[in-house]
Amino acid sequence: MVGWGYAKANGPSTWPAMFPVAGGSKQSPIDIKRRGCPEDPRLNKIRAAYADIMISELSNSGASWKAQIGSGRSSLRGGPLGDDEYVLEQFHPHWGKTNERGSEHTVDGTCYPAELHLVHWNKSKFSSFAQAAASEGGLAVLGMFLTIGQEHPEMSKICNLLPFISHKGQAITVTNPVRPETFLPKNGSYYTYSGSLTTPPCYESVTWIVFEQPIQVSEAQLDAFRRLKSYHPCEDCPQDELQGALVENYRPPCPLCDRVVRKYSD
Ligand code: GRE
Ligand code: ZN
Repeated sequence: MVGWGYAKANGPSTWPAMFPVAGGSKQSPIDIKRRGCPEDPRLNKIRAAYADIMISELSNSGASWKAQIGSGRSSLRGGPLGDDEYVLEQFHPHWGKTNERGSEHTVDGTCYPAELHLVHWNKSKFSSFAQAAASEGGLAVLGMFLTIGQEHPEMSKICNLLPFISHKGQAITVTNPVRPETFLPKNGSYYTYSGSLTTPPCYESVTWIVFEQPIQVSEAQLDAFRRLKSYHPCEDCPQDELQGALVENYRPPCPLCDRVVRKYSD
């Protein structure tokens, strides 16, 4: 077997064999059960500030597209993050083949067509993203559900570049301004819990902040995601059920175990 992925042969149920922590008790995503989320009066609004953010590279990992942040200033504070400051490292989405599914987190069993992850690391406690990603309290990820509706102008800037990274391993160096704040929903209500990266190595280092209100993208924008390929340009198209399409790149919900999901209402 070549590596992890989302097909039957190398999908999420096979990950723990290669990455034991993927079978652990603080894994992500989860199904958020609204009835089981106490409002915590100690939680407050998430404060995200981004200025002059430039994407340095847009790449196709075979498992998603990823926008790597190259320059600018970012600060994520507040909410469940205590006194620490986190900075934006990269953002990427997960999506389905059709609109019936695609998000990683679900709410009372309901899936959204896609989910966007803004990945931040704890600059107060760590000196690099790699170090933070492998450490408890190292990462904070803002998760946004995507629904089909209005075209998202900021997302269009990304979608227009995806044809240049159609296949796994392809990357373009860009100096593209991006305004990550445009990906945050107007309403600041969120769910928060301690979890993990949703892809191998599945480190249990993530404070998840999943917004309740979805943001809109157009069907054409999601279709641009769905045209990406999960295999290298020189490889033959895989003959599995996904046929080389980079779709269904979401991990199904993991057991909550003894964790509590807290809610902040804006
Ligand atoms: C992912 O690969 O999907 C991922 C990261 C980092 C944090 C969260 C996450 O790479 O889902
Ligand atoms: Zn992700």
